Amino acid sequence: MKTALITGISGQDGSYLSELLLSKGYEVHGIVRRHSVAESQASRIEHLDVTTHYGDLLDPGSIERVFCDVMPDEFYNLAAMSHVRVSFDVPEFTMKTNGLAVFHLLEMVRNYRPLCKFYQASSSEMFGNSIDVDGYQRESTPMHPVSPYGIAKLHAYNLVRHYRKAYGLFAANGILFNHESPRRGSNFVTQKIIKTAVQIKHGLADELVLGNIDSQRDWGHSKDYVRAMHAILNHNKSGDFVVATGRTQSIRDLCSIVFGYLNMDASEYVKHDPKYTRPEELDILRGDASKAHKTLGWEPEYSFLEMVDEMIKHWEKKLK
Ligand code: G4F
Repeated sequence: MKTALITGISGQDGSYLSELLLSKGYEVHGIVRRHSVAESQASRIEHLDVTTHYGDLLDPGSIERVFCDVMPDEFYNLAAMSHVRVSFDVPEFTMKTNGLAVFHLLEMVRNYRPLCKFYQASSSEMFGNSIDVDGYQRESTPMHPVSPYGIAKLHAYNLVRHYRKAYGLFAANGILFNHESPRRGSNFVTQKIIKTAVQIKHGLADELVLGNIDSQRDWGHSKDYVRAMHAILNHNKSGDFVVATGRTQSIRDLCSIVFGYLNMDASEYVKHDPKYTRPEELDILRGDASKAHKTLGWEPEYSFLEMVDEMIKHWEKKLK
């Protein structure tokens, strides 16, 4: 039986990854942070047979203790300050959590269990507004991040590549484009739009207030993307892989689709507030996942509309 350790186990990806690993017979351990609202902390993983441990990426000793107790075969670092706009408000915290902490994790693997495979949740936010002439971002596309979040993630990405080359660790980066699901936090734009549209439909809200609706994103389903994480760590060679659908929609398109699905007209309800815009915006993401298709045999199963349908049904059920 293989043992996996996951930081960020209580998040969207951590919960789906745990389900996947349990279905494959893994023993799954996860690190959770102390949270003042205890009730909502483990809601995504309450149904799972996983062992959780308290720890914090900014307290390297706490992570080291758990790591040395568990001695995992696979270590997935999914914990992060994950909200790009908020990273402009707390840039130093973001740099420490998303960047510097990864250095401690890699040192720990190197010192205590160099055969443990290490997965780093890297992000398409690292590309910033850099895009190849054919309109896609891929592993070879230069990275010029436009947010503290993206800069911190790029720092961690480079650390992973350095530890792979310098010390021969099996350390891999999954460069994941946006991925959503009914478990997505409702301050991310897909869930915010869908939740609010369903609330409006049922008379529970009057309007949907957004920032920049002209930016475009390549949205996949988290369940598909955690399969890619596992495939990346179970390939015979460690590397860096773009995980994306290759299809792009604007936030404006998403609003039309969601409100149209609910027989409403988005233009009647969508309002603008600059507080949701960012000092610097990433305009368009469209990923080329050819390397993951060819090398790992990974393919997404959900279409964009299937994902939106699942998320709308989730909120319809919840609000009823
Ligand atoms: O849903 P978002 O907040 O996701 P964003 O910033 O693209 O980041 C997500 O994807 C990254 C991968 O590329 C991850 F690394 C990261 O952790 C996170 O999961 O915003 C999407 C777009 C942005 O252009 C934003 O400006 O939606 C725009 N937007 C417009 N109004 C809004 C809003 N975003 C949010 N969160 N809230 C708004 O009201």
